[in-house]
Amino acid sequence: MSAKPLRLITLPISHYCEKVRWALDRQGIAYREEAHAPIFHALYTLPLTGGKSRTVPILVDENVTPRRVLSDSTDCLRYLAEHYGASWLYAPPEAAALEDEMDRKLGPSTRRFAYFHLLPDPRTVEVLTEHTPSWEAALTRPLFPLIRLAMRRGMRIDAEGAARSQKTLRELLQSYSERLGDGRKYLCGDALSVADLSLATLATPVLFPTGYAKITIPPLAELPSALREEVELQRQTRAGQLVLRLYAEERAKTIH
Ligand SMILES: N[C@@H](CCC(=O)N[C@@H](CS)C(=O)NCC(=O)O)C(=O)O
Repeated sequence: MSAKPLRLITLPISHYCEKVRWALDRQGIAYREEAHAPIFHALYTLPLTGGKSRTVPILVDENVTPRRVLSDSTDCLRYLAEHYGASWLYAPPEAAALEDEMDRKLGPSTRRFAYFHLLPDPRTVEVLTEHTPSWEAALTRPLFPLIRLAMRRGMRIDAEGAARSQKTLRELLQSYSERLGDGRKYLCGDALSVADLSLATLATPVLFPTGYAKITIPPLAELPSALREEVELQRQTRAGQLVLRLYAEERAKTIH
């Protein structure tokens, strides 16, 4: 359909980026990922959005005039549904409300909880810079103490925030598990929708499914114990089981 591949600006590990990447892959849409290291990403996101948005993902469609720049994962997916045939994303009526709740609450809480435990480990810098330009990775290593500080400030990552986020993510994952209690295959019934993509990607920091974001994820045994225990706990829940199954069965088919 399109002559030029779409551009996807990412922090490769970002779970909001993986949400858009998954939809693009599943729909078979040609795109080029432009992966950046934390902080350096803003050199690309701010100019593309005229200073309006610093966050990733950003999706750019240069097949229309003027080019379309979408700066929020939900806006990106709605665009793909409306212009690139991915209408399955929003087919179940309740899918959009679930996506909204997960974007606002699940994504920030799993991220804060996991980073609280991972940021003290200097090896985290390797995970954050995988697939990024070599000059960004080279600068990120010595700057990591400062970048980490900025991440902690920006996402309010501290012991109190991590404890609050753990409570929130547990409540949310329990509510999604209850939804799955009638044996349904997906969150909204028998077809995959944006609700499943949002759950699978935004819960990843407490599930560590194999195949996530084409990133070399540390083995479970090497995670700090509090994070490992949460992963082990959440993997047992119905919601956790759905995410592991989605990665093993659905996501694996779409990765090129
Ligand atoms: N609601 C946004 C959230 C995006 C978001 O929080 N992105 C994070 C990465 S997971 C980010 O760009 N952080 C860097 C920054 O804030 O500059 C979306 O759905 O796209």
